Amino acid sequence: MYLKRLLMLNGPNLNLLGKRENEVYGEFTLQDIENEITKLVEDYGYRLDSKQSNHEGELVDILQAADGEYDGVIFNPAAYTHTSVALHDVIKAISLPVIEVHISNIHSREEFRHKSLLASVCYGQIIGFGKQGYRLAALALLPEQK
Ligand code: CA2
Repeated sequence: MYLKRLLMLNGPNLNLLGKRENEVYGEFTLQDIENEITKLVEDYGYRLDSKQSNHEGELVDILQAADGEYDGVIFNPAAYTHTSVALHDVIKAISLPVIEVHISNIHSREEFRHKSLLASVCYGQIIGFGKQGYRLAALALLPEQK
């Protein structure tokens, strides 16, 4: 049987989660999030692939390649949220629902974080709920019934 697949994609520096700046981002690691979301999606008969990159072009390549291979993307673009026209363009070009996730509330932080260049081309945006945001994004992409 064809297994439905979700991609969890994380941008620059999110590989440092749980190792530094715990007061801003929490104690959990990226691996903890991956483990939680894998369990959640498996309960629905889905599979999760997880990727992280510190490089804008590599994130573009991953999103291009994801088109047709996945049923949705949970994406924390990190700092590129606020700067990347290339990520805006690729999210617009592919036909996958992409949910933008931020661990912190970007609106309660520095002004340069208030603007997302990606929100207008994403299926939805979830911000400020810590690692729960990844779970909420997965639930938004999964069917209502298990
Ligand atoms: O709140 C979020 O999820 C952000 O996407 C995190 C980005 C930030 O640039 C965005 O404005 C909001 C930063 C990710 C850096 O993560 C670190 C984790 C631990 C230690 C240092 C950085």
